Amino acid sequence: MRKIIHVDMDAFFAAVEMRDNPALRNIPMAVGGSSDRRGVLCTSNYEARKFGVKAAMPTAHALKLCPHLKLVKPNFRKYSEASQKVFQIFHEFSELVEPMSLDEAYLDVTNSHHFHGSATLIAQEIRRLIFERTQLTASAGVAPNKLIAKLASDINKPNGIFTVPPENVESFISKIPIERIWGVGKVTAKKMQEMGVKTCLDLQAFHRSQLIFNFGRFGDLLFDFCRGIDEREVENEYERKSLGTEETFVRDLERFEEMKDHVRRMFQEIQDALSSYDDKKIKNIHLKIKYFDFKQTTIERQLPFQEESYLQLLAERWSQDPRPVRLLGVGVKFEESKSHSDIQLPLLT
Ligand code: TTP
Ligand code: MG
Repeated sequence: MRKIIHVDMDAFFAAVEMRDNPALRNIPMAVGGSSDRRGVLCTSNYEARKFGVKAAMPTAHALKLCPHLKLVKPNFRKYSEASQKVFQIFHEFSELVEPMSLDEAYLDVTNSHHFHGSATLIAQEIRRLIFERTQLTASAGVAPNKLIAKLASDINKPNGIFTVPPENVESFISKIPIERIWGVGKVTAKKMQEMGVKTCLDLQAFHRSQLIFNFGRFGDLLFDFCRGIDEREVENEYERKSLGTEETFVRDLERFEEMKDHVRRMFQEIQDALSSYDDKKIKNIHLKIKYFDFKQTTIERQLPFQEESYLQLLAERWSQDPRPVRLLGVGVKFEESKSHSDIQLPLLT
């Protein structure tokens, strides 16, 4: 069982501006482009949110909702300075930090010795240090996985923390509206509505195969997510250790030829994705197989990264064990790079 913390700064850009200019506190204000140049808002403070003013909204529309809204031009250098201080704190508590944006990250503190391994106390200390060093507030969620930690950090926002211990995951997730689940966008949400699904509990009534039929590969994840199960690792993007893809099939594959076709297609996907990791050296390749009875095996081998290598591993396995297959996965492991020092944050879109 992992211990994951999700930290998200409160009204980040707006909070930086309010910190630096007391005249902006306690009045509705937003950071963004001006209305005469078709600007949009980056974010708004909590006073402005009471009027429905929020991120990505056209400034002109925001001013209709809240005519006395105070508008501030963004100063990205200041936000990135604050962000660097915050990420410095994260790295004091874990090597496994996954940045999601300038103001948001997941930390895996499973093996941390701080506070006798209490993730909640670590999260509180992180929030305290953030305030001490930046005079900004952050909210945190503490949970056994990323999915739940992210939902939890919203519960007591702003300037709050919420912990979901493993024994509470089931009751916590059951009440969550389905559109708040990671990966559920407008299209999926609409389909859910048609299926009469509002909460995660509603979705639990469906079989895995039904969800795969309705939502493709994402349906496989959804089956787990609506039960609060999430195996995704916290990955430092710039220290990515592996890259892979896998797929659970609606019907188990029984023919070798069929399996080969899927491996070929997945190899192609990995090859395409690898083009963004050309600074990485491949250590070995792997093939994962889950059988119809849920038994699974992963073969790792130092072979050249090419289609034939994966097909060779598949053929070897098939000759030993020609059983129906419910899932196939292909991937690569990278050599670890030596430097941890030059971690960069992703740019905001
Ligand atoms: P968020 O964490 O989504 O928002 P927030 O920190 O302003 O407010 P909350 O308290 O709800 O977390 O985004 C972080 C920053 O990213 C935000 O302050 C401004 C920037 N941003 C944009 O520039 N455009 C956008 O559409 C969004 C959503 C955020
Ligand atoms: Mg935020």
